[in-house]
Amino acid sequence: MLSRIDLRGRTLGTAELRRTLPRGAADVDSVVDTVRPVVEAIREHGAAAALDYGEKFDQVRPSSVRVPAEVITEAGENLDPVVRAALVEAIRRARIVHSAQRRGDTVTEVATGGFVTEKWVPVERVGLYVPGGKAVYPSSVIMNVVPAQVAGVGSLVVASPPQADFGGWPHPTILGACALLGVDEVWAVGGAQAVALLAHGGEDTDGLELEPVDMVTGPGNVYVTAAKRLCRSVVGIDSEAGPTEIAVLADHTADPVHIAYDLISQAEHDPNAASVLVTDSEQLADAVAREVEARYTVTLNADRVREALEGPQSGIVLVDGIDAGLRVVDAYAAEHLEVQTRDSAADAARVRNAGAIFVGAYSPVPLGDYAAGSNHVLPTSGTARHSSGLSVQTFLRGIHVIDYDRAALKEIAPTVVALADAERLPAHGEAVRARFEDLTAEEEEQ
Ligand code: HSO
Ligand code: ZN
Repeated sequence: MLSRIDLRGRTLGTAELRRTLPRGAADVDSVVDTVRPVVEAIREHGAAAALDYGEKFDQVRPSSVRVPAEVITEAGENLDPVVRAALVEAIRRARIVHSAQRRGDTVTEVATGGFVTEKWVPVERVGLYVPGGKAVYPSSVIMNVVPAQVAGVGSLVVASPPQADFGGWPHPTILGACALLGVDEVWAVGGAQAVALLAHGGEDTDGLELEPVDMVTGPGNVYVTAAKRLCRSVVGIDSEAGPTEIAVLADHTADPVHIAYDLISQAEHDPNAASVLVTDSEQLADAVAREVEARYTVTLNADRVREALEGPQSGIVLVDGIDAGLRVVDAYAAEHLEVQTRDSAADAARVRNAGAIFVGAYSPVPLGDYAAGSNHVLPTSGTARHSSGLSVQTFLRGIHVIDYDRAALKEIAPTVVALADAERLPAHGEAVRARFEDLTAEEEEQ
């Protein structure tokens, strides 16, 4: 079922390599026009329009957009004890890793009396979108909320689709995770409507003010992604997340059963998910293909897995050696890259482009999905070439504070004036000169 691309004996340039490697097409462009009127309606009519769209698309209408505090508390209390313990441990580990990411301000004295400080200020209010439907991921609540909290975001709102099965509120495990994390503002709204409402705000049916946010993060389907794209003039967004991807770089020392399970694991997210094996061992390629075939049928989401693995976005790439394999995985820039080679740590250290790198036989992607402490919101569709996963940094703004005294400005004034004149913007230079007008010509020459 996994197609094969044989690159052995071929040296391809980056552009050709990218064209040759398996990759799905992102479909956001094709739904932007469908989503635009939804965003417009919510900008004009707020929550009322969001509820109407929710009813039309999902046949659910919650009694209010804002989920009552007692519903959230109750969901926290009613969590299955095993799930609760797992969430608590996942939160604990995520907090350890993300707390280590916090940056301090830097104060630089560029010249005597001339200071530039970079201070890191959290975004004030953030909206986290959490999908519902077939993808109920309390783990994604953790991955979004923890870095935002560690960054010091003062106000956090989670938006998640209302579910007919749960009294019109979001899924109870999502609410339970919010309770554990101390998030008390949750809106029962999903899809493109949710993003638009987070961006523009509005009034709940009870006349309660829904304050707009400054930034929207969190995964979602193409409609959610299209709404993020359309709202990015009014709010910050994290990234345009595409279907999930796993690439595995492996040699003959790797265990084909482990690799088969890892490829299947991410394929179960979505029929458009991508699972790619890059190897220099034909024997391993054959064994992995065999193990995948033998094992995927008994998994709960076998249909989704089959579609994902048979799709053009998945496959096995044969290369001449690990050096060639590294060139391939760098060109592919996977969201998740596993390295399972004779010297996994050394080979992993040479990787330039990946959202996250999983080293050796005992660091499978599902560990990172849930409980490694790392973040699972990662750049997809090759964007790992220029972007990072979600982190504390996502929720901070670096503000330069410029503080020069008189002598320091005087010293650099000729430089400013020269550049202002070169750009034919003399008023810029005059703004500096004006501060020294009282100087005698002699003083000015110094
Ligand atoms: N692999 C997904 C995250 C996830 N996995 C959530 C399980 N639940 C994207 O990194
Ligand atoms: Zn996953």
